[in-house]
Amino acid sequence: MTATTIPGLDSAPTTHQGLLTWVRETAELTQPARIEWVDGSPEEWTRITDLLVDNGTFVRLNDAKKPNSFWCASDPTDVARVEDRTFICSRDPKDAGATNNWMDPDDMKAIMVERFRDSMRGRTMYVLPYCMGPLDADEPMLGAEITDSAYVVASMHIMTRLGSKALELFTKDGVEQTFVPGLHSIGAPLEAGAKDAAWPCNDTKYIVHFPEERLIWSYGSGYGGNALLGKKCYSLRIASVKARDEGWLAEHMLIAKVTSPEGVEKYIAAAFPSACGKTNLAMLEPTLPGWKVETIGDDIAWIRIGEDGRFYAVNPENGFFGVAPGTDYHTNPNAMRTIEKGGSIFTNVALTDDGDIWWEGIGEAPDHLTSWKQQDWSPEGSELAAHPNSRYCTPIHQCDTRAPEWDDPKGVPLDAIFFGGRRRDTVPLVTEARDWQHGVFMGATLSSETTAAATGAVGVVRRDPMAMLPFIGYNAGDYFAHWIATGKGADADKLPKIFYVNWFRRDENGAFTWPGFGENIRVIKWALERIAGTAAAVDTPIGRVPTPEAIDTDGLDMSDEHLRASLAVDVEEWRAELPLIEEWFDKIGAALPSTMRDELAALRQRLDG
Ligand code: SAT
Ligand code: MN
Repeated sequence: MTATTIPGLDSAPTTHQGLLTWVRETAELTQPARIEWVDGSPEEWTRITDLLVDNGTFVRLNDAKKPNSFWCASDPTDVARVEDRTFICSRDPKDAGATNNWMDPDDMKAIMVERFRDSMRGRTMYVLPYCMGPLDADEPMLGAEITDSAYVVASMHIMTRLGSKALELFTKDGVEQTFVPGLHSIGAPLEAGAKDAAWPCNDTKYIVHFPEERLIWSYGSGYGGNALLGKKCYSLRIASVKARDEGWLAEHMLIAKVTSPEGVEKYIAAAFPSACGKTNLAMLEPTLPGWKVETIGDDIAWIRIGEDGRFYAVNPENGFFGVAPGTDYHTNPNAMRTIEKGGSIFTNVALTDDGDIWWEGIGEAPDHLTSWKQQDWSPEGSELAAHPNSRYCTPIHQCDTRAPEWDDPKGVPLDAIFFGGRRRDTVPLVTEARDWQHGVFMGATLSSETTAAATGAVGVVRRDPMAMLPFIGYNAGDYFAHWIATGKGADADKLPKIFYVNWFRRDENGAFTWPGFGENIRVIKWALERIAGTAAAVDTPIGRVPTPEAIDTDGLDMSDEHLRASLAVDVEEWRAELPLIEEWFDKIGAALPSTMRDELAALRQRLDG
């Protein structure tokens, strides 16, 4: 079939030649049965979710419990990001660096074109114009995704500013604007008369970025970070390259507004690896009276230096794609209230017999469930009912704790940046960096135990610089240099202060030493008091750590022993960390800025001193 005979090609609601040409060429390559231009309307949401119900991909949840919401079980092999199948195909392998998989772009394209050839046969090819970040930005960040997955269409309805309003921005004053094209196919052509799978996908997966062309090609997976191309692929991997070239930062960070009982408003951003509590912190319900936390974003921050020299952060996303297990009215009541308002998609959680959702950590299990593997499940069995990386996908605008400025194209001026990981030992509850460069060193050497958010072993300590290991779209050494340069280019007194946190330290019995969740406001309070110059700290070899008295423990039910253990800096544990950092720096190689080696040498000296 030539593209001109494919239904839907002629009904394009745009005159943007770049977009039209790309759509036509892609249709000729992938041979879909029809083309649909996605408009982002509520009617379209209804039509697409109805279709997903008819196809058996979605189960409509009980309207009285979760209105206009859906349960979805993926193929059991397609449940997380596939880091070993994710590539940065820069022209020069040096530009991908030691932390990314690389292949020559022409070689990769040759392989992938054969994968994409006829890959949409029998399916609808959806064209999704979208905008990451506010539509009224000076420079709206446009993208277009071509996909053969209706699940992706429904999810992008929630996660991005999708459809007609974005498409209008593709042409401005008669001039065609640039956009990031992302081609996605699940790689499962549907033969005539064949019955479709509920979650079609392909065993072979490629998540590929061509940074110079600002182009994304994704094949074989339908899962979130692999398939919703506006998210990690555009807003982190491609955006980080654009940010390097243009002098800003694209980061894996939540953004929140914190108001003290005195009414002082501060803005914070925090980078933690996937499934380490970004969403919980972004929606934190403070246990300290009078404090308020409001949500701006829970996963990604684009940080630009404003005219006044301060660092302004924007959340490019329109929804939350949060880890479900462990979320309940105790750990994250605001996430619970948000998903309950409806319009949500739940992937790989369990389904109750009365059409509601359930996961580990949400309360007592009913006697019978349908597990994420679509099997009968009862509490007596040993299998998890929900996959550890199961997700809720829900719109920000219905989150009660969203800050009024969540959609402000100017962004919010950051007062503090937190780096954090999941470590059972070594890393104290909170450490203040001595200065920007030391803070960059803390971020560059950040370590965390792996989680179920990516395929592979769970619980293994790895370096995850700025929580960006899987998302830096270029050489990690150049990325550190970019962070240092960004700080050098700014007024020192306008720089956000950098802190390193760890909510996950354990005692010798394996129990968490710090209660976490809503109590984390006590750590934020200390950090903000440090900025104000009113809180005490001790200078330690790794940075400034609160004295036990400096943490507000009013009303906190925890032992003095656990507080001290949370804050302890164990010189021996940190000495043991040095060769690991050394090894990590060796891996990064020649691109590592010498200042990072200087910081390591200074740390060694302080530990020995
Ligand atoms: O990459 S996802 O968007 O699927 C979620 C994550 O791992 O942070
Ligand atoms: Mn994330």
